[in-house]
Amino acid sequence: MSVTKPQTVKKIPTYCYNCVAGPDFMTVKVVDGVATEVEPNFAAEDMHPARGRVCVKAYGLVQKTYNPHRVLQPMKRTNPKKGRDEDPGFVPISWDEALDMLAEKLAATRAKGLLDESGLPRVAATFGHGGTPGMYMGTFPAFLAAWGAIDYSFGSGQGVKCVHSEHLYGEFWHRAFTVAADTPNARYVISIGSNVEASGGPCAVTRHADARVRGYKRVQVEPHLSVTGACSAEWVPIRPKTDPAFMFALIHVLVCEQGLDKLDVPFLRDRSSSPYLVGPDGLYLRDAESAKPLLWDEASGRAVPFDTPGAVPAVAGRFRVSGAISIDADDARQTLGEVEAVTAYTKLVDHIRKYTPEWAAGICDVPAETIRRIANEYLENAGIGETIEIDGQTLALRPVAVTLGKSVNNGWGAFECCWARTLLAVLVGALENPGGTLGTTVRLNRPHDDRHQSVKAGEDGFMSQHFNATDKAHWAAQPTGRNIHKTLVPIVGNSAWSQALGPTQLAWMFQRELPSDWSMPAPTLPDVWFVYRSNPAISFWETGALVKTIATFPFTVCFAYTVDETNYLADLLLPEATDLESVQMIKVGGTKFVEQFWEHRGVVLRQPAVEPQGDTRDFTWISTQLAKRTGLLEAYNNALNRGAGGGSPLKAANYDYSLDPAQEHGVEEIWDAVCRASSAHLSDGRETHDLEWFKEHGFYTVPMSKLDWYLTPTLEKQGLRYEMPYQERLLRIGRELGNRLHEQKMHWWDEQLSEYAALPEWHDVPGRWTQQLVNAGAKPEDFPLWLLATKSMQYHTGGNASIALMREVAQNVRGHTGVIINAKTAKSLGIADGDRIEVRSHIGATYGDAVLAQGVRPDTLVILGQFDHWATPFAKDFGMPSLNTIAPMSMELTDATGSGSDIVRVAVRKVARKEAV
Ligand SMILES: Nc1nc2c(c(=O)[nH]1)N[C@H]1C(S)=C(S)[C@@H](COP(=O)(O)OP(=O)(O)OC[C@H]3O[C@@H](n4cnc5c(=O)[nH]c(N)nc54)[C@H](O)[C@@H]3O)O[C@H]1N2
Ligand SMILES: Nc1nc2c(c(=O)[nH]1)N[C@H]1C(S)=C(S)[C@@H](COP(=O)(O)OP(=O)(O)OC[C@H]3O[C@@H](n4cnc5c(=O)[nH]c(N)nc54)[C@H](O)[C@@H]3O)O[C@H]1N2
Ligand code: SF4
Ligand SMILES: [Mo]
Repeated sequence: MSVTKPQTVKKIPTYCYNCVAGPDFMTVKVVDGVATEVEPNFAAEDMHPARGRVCVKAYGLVQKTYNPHRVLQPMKRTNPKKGRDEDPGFVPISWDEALDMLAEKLAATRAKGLLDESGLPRVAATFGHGGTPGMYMGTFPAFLAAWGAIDYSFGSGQGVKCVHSEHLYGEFWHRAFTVAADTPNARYVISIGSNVEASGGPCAVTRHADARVRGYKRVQVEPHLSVTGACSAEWVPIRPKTDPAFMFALIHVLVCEQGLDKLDVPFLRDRSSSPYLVGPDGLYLRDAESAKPLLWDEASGRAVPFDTPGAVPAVAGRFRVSGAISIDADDARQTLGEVEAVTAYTKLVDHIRKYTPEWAAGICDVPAETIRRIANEYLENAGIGETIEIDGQTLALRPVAVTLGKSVNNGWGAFECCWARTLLAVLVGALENPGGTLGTTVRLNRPHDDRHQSVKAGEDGFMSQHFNATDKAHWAAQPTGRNIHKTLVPIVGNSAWSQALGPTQLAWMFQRELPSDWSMPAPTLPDVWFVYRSNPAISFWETGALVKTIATFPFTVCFAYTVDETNYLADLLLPEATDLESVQMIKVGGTKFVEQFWEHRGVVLRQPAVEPQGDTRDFTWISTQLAKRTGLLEAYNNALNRGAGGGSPLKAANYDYSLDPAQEHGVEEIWDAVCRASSAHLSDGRETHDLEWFKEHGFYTVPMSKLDWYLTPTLEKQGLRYEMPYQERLLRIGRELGNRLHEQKMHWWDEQLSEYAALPEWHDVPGRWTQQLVNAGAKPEDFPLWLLATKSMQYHTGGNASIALMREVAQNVRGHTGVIINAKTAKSLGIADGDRIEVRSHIGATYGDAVLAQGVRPDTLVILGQFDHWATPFAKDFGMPSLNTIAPMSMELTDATGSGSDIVRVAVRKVARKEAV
């Protein structure tokens, strides 16, 4: 046998952004035109927070490229019937035929008008996994912008079962679309169901590993011992869905047992609404003339507007105030006589008094002394009064943080958890200060790449906010999208990301059944539905019913990598050139999701390491062809010139690389212009690099001060306060929303309205799941266990389930072979390790092998990831169970933000292997 020596060996720099923890840098080794290995990009060592490394998932990209099951040319459906049991009869067609077919459909749709008779967009689109498809879809965003109104209502579980309440309340309280610990400076982190060692990617894992070496302590509060728990200093196995009680008790220890003297009084006084005076009706007392909230000035001994120069606000206390006004929902103003005024802080102390560690212990199954100790450790480590110098500026150092995982910050109880987490930071001055609890980036506010610029003065001394209107004149009584986010969820706002963050499960549910007192136009189906890198038929809840709804969509176009459960129901499959085969430039650096905290910002190029397989095409080419064939070329090019391709605008004061709007441009020509514009933009016109330069160097960055990580100095400069602890505005907005819905005679959202409170109360959060069972006609005692989901490092949701290498890795990760069950519980049910078991909820059953473990609560089962595939090649042969098959999609389990949790009440039993299919 002779071995030929390779003729060419190249290392191609590129990026991976397959999960929200990215982007991460890598190089691809290419031997004679064949990708063989993925390696770190050592050129990024001093700049990328993970020192140029990728995680295990990126190592699967070579197999992803050469996957024998890939769709390699466009396909059309020949079986008009759709369903799980209907073979789609996909047949290959040419790109010309595929694009003509789609363009014709789109043109016919456009001719009818962008909106249909119900006022809803005729075109809908679903992109999955936390916004990452945008990093692979080339210039498709410019096509979408050129098209106009599109409905992003039909989600895949991203958003509503992601870190949802955190997105909404995080941006509201501190411009934090997601929230992280300032791990490099932290001493003590309470991680409540945040599984960062599995979900955080190389940046987070590196930062936490470094922090452990430094001696920081992390306490993992979670019903099972995740990998994050396993490498924490302490594991607290809390009862599912009781986290608000645990957190309220932490607050109790700080404010009722330790007291104000031990807290960060200057922060509470100047950066929070603690001193604002609340009247007997629970509303702020306001100045009769200016309507500004009042506080008690200790210097003059009277109530004055909050922004009175020279005032010394009292943080705590009760005072007599006369002649103030209060403003309730719908601008109902009331003039008050002499009333008792209480500061918001004192209101909090009164409110939280009943939530003692002893009280919480009974709910959370965590001993009172553990709760008390954790609260006190948190306070001790906060180091109130300490400072740190960063880039020549002195900032407060508060090295304690609380982080929340996705199943804690979505669904019922999540508002309480997000409020408590933010408040725990405020009490010790750790919100947006070094060492503390930080926001990463903004998506509901603008501009997306600089959250400091999104800080502007709004009402009452707080930051400006962009709520959907709830007043009578402006409330969206007619839905503008099928998940009715504008009508139902004021706090989600109406930015480009808002609709996809609306209650997307409702869009699916309303296609099946409307509430009995629904009084708006009935939602229609979209004429055309685009799907890319998303598989709602696997990732959402009650997937069996969801598949039936997908089957009713008249025309579904999926960009397809393999056939999967969603595109099995499509009319047209378009296979794009994927990760290692196509061109794109994206922004990197600054501060971004999970723990991407950089000291640089810039751009990175994704480039073809190898030729596209089969007849797959670059997404930018597909987008340009669609724009041309639908007559939208000029609008598309204009969108590219504005920067819709992902980099900088192609024209600015000191450069102009804009494209001729009337011409069709090639893929490389477009990205060459983006390369030049982005480098010129970043260097203020000093340096320009073209596509060839980027193909060699991979990325271009400029330094950025670490001061950009911390928002509090920005609020300080503008004299603004965080809207904490008292939620007068939310209370008012909830009442207004109730008024609007009730004027339309709709009461189906009443339970959700109960979440709008000035100070959240504990209610029986886990009990809601039991109640849902009862309402569905089931007996709670028949479903005695909780079932949870958790992520694992080698899978990005269901996106790489068809890659063999990932399966191989998974076989070595505990739990991946089935259902994690407490060994004692298993024994009592006659279940041994490896037995085939049935996990049944009131809506169905899923099957897997029992994985016996000590590190899980006796009342809790855990299933990793999202499997139970039936179409995706390779994955469909795993025999892996899924929570999504048996978790209901339910209005009762939807909170006021429109989200729900991956958690369900179940029963478990051993079954014969043949029974379990
Ligand atoms: N049980 C359970 N369910 C969950 C979760 C959980 O932890 N447990 N997590 C939830 C969360 S947080 C999220 S964000 C959602 C995400 O759920 P989705 O938005 O559905 O995202 P993915 O599962 O990543 O979608 C993956 C699909 O994209 C396809 N794909 C992968 N690569 C390519 C490519 O290069 N080109 C094309 N055209 N397609 C590609 C895959 O084949 C797959 O079908 O899931 C949610 N669902
Ligand atoms: N490797 C990998 N990384 C990812 C992703 C991926 O799919 N794979 N997805 C990305 C996305 S889209 C997201 S949204 C993030 C999510 O990141 P994480 O929130 O870290 O996701 P999970 O691993 O699902 O962790 C949730 C944990 O919550 C716990 N839990 C469930 N219910 C409760 C409860 O009631 N109380 C408490 N205290 N804990 C509970 C579960 O034990 C589970 O381990 O990860 C991102 N990063
Ligand atoms: S964490 Fe892994 S999968 Fe996610 S972007 Fe980074 S390298 Fe890619
Ligand atoms: Mo997510």
